[in-house]
Amino acid sequence: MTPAQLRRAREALDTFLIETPSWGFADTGTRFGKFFQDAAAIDLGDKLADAGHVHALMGCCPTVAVHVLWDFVPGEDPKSVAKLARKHGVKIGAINPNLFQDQEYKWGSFGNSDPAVRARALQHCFDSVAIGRAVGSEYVSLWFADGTNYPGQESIRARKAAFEESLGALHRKLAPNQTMLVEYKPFEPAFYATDIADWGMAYLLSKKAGPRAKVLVDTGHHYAATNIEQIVAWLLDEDMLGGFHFNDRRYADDDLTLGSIDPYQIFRIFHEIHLFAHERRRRPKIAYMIDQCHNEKPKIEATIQTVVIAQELFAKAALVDHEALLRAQLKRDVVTAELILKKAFFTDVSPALASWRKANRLAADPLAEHRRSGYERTAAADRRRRRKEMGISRGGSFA
Ligand code: PSV
Ligand code: MN
Repeated sequence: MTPAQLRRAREALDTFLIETPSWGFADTGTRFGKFFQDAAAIDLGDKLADAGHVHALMGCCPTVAVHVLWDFVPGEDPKSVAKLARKHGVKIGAINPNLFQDQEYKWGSFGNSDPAVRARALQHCFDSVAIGRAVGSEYVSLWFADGTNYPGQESIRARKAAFEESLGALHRKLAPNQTMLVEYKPFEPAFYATDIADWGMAYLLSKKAGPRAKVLVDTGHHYAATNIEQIVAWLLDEDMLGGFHFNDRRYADDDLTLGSIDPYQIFRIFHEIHLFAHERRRRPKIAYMIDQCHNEKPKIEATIQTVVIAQELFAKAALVDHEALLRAQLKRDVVTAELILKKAFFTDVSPALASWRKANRLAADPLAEHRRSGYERTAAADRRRRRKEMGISRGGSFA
């Protein structure tokens, strides 16, 4: 790397924060079953401890996304949760209401044709907004499992109208510093007509809800050939990109490690963000978050691996020569334009990462440092013992 490239990459890294998900540290599975890990977090305290450990190693993961139903005990003072997070050196990030797990939501939540269920879902979101206020979180992050499975099952437009109404009501409850993120997903669990199936729907609903509603792009939630960076560029241009859920995928929602399948795609997404910042002379406010549940990899290792690859790709994308790119575009020199991106992508940014870590008093190799620390072994022993004491049995199938 040249000194100028090193500086650019270092500056980009200074701006890059990425949120870890509480659910990424706990036992998770597929639709077909769960495979347990001894070191998996049992409760929110464990999740925050794991997130704190990751942040101590990485220096760029100061917040933890929480899922209300999975992480909050009913009646618990959210302030005590914020305190617990502080104890572990992190803060509570995006608040994720759970609008998909209860029996009431069999036919949907905001899109349900039953006004009583819609009211219940909305109340849960109001409670989530209140939790966000209490813990000082800026984001309420919404994903809906709503949709229908068969043609003719329900009125598609009635469901759209129901969403418009509830999202508008929720927006009115937001505090001035709160943003609501609207996530989309092409299918699952609804396989015929998902209510918010793509970015256009999420955009339209957010726009109608109000100025503090933005679109959340989960990189896994697209069909295989979708050009995600084009979606990102459009949303940026419309000031409607609120955040990301990072993962990689083979089909549409695989929750694989970011960049494990297609690192160049993530690079191209970051390139659009850097290019926007360069042209507009301002960094867009984007909540970068991880949404991965690892069943095969140890969870903390997979999280560290994800953050490292995100930093690498973000730094690489910062090296694109924007002026040279513009010149090539004006000359219609397609080959040079493409090569400018490739050149940045193939630049080894490890010197920049090493220097950034050193300046931030972090270990040179976070994964090696984590393995050396014995954190995983200690956590596994402690959590095995506590599970035994609590009588938590993890045998059998589909627990
Ligand atoms: C749904 O597939 C999703 O991407 C939403 O963001 C949920 O909150 C999350 O996964 C749960 O893992
Ligand atoms: Mn997601």
